[in-house]
Amino acid sequence: MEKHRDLARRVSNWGRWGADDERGTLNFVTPDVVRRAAACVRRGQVFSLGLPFDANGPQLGTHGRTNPIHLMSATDGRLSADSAARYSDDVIVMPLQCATQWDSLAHVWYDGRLYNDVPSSTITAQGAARNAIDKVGTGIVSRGVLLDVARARGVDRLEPGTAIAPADLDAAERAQGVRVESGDVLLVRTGHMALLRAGDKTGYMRRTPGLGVACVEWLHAREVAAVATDTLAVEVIPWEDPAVVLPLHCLCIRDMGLTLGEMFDLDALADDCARDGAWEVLFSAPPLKVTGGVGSPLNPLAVK
Ligand code: UVW
Repeated sequence: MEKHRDLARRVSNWGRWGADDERGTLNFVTPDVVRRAAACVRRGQVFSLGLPFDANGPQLGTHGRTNPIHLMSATDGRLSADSAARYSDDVIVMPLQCATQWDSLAHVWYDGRLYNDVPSSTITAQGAARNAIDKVGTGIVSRGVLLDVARARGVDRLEPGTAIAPADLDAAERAQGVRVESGDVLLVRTGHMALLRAGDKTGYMRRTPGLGVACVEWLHAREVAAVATDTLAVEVIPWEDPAVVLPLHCLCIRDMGLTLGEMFDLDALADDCARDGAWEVLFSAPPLKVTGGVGSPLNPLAVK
């Protein structure tokens, strides 16, 4: 991260909301922002932005990440021999990062410090004592603004390896007639989900379009509360500089305290927004309160 020291200093939010803060940019979501979000509901139509959690998920088994293992612990359960009532129960074993997810502020760091100068030794086999996903508490409810970068560039999907620049975000705003404001959750569509939908898991997981490092200052200046994309890492893969691994994760999560959302399915929502010209939604994506968890699986909802 040597290369990005100055940038890291410019976008740092350490101390901005107090020395004990564990919510980072989610602090931009004020009651006024939530009221502005609620005003986006006009038709009452709800879109799910989550992938299914099942054995056919996107994971290829690398980096300790597998698809969910779902087991039935009861299929014809009975609590008493003389009752006609029956029940079913189930168990799921899954990496919290295996499909649609939030990355908590304990997910990625460098130099031994997490967001807000927390020592990385606070992450142990028991989980993350600080900056864990359960610290999000009241969930993530805000105005969501979808920027369809693929559509703004006039393509179905961005090629893997395409780094999105701040100018792409500005161009999408202009094309869509919308502006990302303080406290918004930014949803960036690249169109890359088409590969997964077509069954090309390797194509989806190995190389992806995504935000370039230059977008970090844009996100900081706009006071974005959280950012999510339809790819597995939000940022472009391969990295723009092969010597700097996960640069956007490091700058966003560790320096800004910005929660990242990954593998959001934005296609149906984008088609609807293109039809009615309304690119802002009431967005709700509460993480599971996994104590000490460094991420959470999700079924994010967008309401128009
Ligand atoms: C890593 O690859 C470490 O994280 P993510 O799943 O957030 O891309």
